[in-house]
Amino acid sequence: MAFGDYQNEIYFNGLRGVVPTLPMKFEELRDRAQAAMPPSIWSYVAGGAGDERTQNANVTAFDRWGLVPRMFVGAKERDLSVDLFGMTLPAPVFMAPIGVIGLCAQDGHGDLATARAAARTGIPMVASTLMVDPLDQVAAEFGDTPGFFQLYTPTDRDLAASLVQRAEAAGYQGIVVTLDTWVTGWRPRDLSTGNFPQLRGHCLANYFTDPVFRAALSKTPEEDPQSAILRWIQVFGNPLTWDDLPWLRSLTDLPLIVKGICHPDDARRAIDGGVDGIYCSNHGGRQANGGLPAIDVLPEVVAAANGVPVLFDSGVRSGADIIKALALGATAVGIGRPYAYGLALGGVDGIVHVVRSMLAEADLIMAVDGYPARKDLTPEALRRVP
Ligand code: FMN
Repeated sequence: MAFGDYQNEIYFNGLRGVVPTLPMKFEELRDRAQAAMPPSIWSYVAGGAGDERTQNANVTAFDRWGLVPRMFVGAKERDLSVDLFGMTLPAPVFMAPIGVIGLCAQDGHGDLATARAAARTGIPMVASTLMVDPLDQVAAEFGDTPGFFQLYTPTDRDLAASLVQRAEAAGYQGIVVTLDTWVTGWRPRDLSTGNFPQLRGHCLANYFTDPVFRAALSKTPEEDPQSAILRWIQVFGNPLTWDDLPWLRSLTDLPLIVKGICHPDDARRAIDGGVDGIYCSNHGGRQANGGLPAIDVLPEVVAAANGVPVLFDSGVRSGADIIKALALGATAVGIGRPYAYGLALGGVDGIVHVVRSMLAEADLIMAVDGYPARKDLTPEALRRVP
């Protein structure tokens, strides 16, 4: 697939006097999304932990790497495709799980919109446990694109098993278990408005439709939403330890990927415990401030993973960032906040535009700089910027 062709489409439209209505620059995307979103949702999505230094460092850390151009390569055709867990994806890119993505859409159904964007682009969605619409309805919109289900492991093991079984039945192709969010990080922006969407009953559809969750309630969530929310608070966060890994592994035969891994020892131990993929991420700096930029820990995690696929996110804002993460060893790179902003601005079209723009830039960098395939993107292709 020639992702760079998106620019021809745009320039040819320009010849007819048609210019893009959606932003071409990240800053404009962010600012227009802010204007399009209710302030409470905007702070929840754009904000992070503490004074947001880690969140910002995730982004600026990419500036410290530069790709070295190579000439006489004739990189006329580029191959970004990747084999991941037995699937072939058109590009090593996916949409990272965003609970409340549902609320980012103007119609309040952003999970469905993201799934539709996945169908249109071939770029998989990792769907959060925290959805506005139930996971099976979301999966029904994936088309031919595989999807992944991200599990926030509840304290009730039967509920965890039920969520995973429902994801399997709905056709998800892998389970991503997020490890860094059994408790919410200190987020001053949300604290200053006293706003935490789930406590208001938002994005809990997967719980409220779950037979195990419902069986523990004396009244249904429809009859008594407040009690259902209280039950959710009780079961949401499970501070997992290594002792829980065999049980997690036993939940599914699907590929199991653990998200939030930033230390090589954790990567090694998770792989020894039978996981199929490591997901290196610091949750976009939303969970703990005072940390390292995620891209800085990626090379060590990749080395420890020793050939096991490493997914990566946190701070990716452009096609250039995707290329750098791939060169530092990521098997696939997650887009986070940018697609939420695209959704807020332009619905499914907005997400498709953001994803296509980032892929086009990545593809054109590979063309210009003479790195025609993913295998050409190695750490040797990069230099540290002094
Ligand atoms: N990660 C999860 O594993 N599950 C979630 O439900 C989830 N919700 C998120 C909600 C918001 C508003 C944002 C911005 C991120 C969320 N994340 C969640 C983290 C993302 O998957 C990803 O790690 C992060 O967005 C990457 O940082 P970036 O967006 O700054 O690039």
